[in-house]
Amino acid sequence: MEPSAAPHDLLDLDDLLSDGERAWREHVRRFVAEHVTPYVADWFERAHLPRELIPELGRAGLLGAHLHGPGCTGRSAVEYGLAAAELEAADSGIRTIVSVQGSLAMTAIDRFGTDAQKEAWLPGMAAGELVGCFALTEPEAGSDPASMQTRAEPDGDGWVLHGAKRWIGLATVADVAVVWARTAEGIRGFLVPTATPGFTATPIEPKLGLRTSVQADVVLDAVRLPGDALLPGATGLRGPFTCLDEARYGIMWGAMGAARDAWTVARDHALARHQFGSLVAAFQLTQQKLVDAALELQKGMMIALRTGRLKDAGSLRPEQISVGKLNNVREAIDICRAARTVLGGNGMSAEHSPLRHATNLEAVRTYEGTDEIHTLILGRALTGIPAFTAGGAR
Ligand code: TGC
Ligand code: FAD
Repeated sequence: MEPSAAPHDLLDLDDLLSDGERAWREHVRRFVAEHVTPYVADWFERAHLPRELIPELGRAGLLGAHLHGPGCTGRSAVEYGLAAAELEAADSGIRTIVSVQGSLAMTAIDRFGTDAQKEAWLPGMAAGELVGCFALTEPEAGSDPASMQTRAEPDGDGWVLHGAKRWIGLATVADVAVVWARTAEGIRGFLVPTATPGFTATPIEPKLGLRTSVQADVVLDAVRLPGDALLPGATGLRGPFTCLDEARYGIMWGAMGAARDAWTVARDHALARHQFGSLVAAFQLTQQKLVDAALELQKGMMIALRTGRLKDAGSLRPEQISVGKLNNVREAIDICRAARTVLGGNGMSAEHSPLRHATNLEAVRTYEGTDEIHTLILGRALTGIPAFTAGGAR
């Protein structure tokens, strides 16, 4: 058998993909090469969210690609993962746009909404004509969303929301916010059109990473909603956590995309640059970096693919997602930093991607559950003992 065309693919992992999966990956790769890669360094430098890219992502079938609701294309989990890797090979901020829209906001509507809510929002969101955001985190409730303070109170036939959310991706450009709030029956989800009086979103800036996406502080000041704003299918934290599972799954692939790009840039540079009369790639210390990184890339892709196959088979458990989210983001950061060193001084120029990827990935390691939180989820799975509080009560 011919070796895989990708130099890092030592184990020919590409052979584990079907022809259809490889064709889909090519489609996404071409989309990224045409619509993202040429512009992304400039967007990052200017901290510019390319709003105009969102309908293009929709036309390419990349928004809510793995959902089956109205307007969605029902792609497999593996296809969704392959797309996340290609997008994040360009920039984590672009993959984040797709995650927030598709895996978080659209998943909440698809899983927990009424038919009328799905018809109202999903086709426009899949097309990128409407934008959604997902508001779970609060200023005082990050890793521990169970401590959220935002509340929804019955108000005649409807509801009134009070509270504040923080770090909400796309909130400044969104048409609808999926807001999680405390009610008498527990935590519930609400569809809040962002034009509703009392809803405000203020960008958090300047940011040191993820500069091609936007996050905001959101205030909900007596936001009045009709009764049909409630997502009826979710009560309790299981609702938002089910959406997080989707985004975390995409992240384990995406991080490997960023790492693959950084590795490729480093290898290409090492094979072109001479010092002390030799190619940089000829130094044993450089080869050590390239080999160590390639091994982790291969392991990370195997984790992502195995997880994707389990997800497509319908047997994936939440803690299995933590394996990939924790491992792949952590290793991707190390790979990107090592790649940066191979570039020497050039690695500090915005012209080259490895350090941009590394700073982006610092945000990625923090959102969707920090390294510490995923370690504790896995610790609980391995021992049966929750260790989320200092006293060990939960
Ligand atoms: P716990 O008692 O463990 O569970 C409460 C209920 O939820 C269920 N559950 C899950 N369901 C589905 N998927 C999961 N992963 C689930 N984890 C838990 C659980 O079965 C239970 O259900 P029920 O029916 O019995 O009530 O809840 P806890 O409060 O003790 O949770 C602990 C912990 C630390 C695991 C959880 O709080 C956690 O994951 N914290 C991290 C918060 C986080 O990840 N926030 C992300 C915000 S969104 C974001 O960052 C977007 S970034 C943009 C992008 O994605 O690109
Ligand atoms: P904290 O929870 O205050 O954590 C601080 C430190 O304490 C961390 O190191 C953490 O691991 C550690 N820690 C916390 N609890 C424990 C524990 N039990 N044991 C050991 N260590 C612990 N949220 C949304 O709802 N929607 C979004 O779209 C969104 N997008 C985001 C985009 C970006 C760029 C960022 C940075 C964040 C985003 N978030 C979003 C919020 C994100 O999910 C939170 O930042 C994250 O969950 C961590 O919460 P925190 O920042 O409050 O940190």
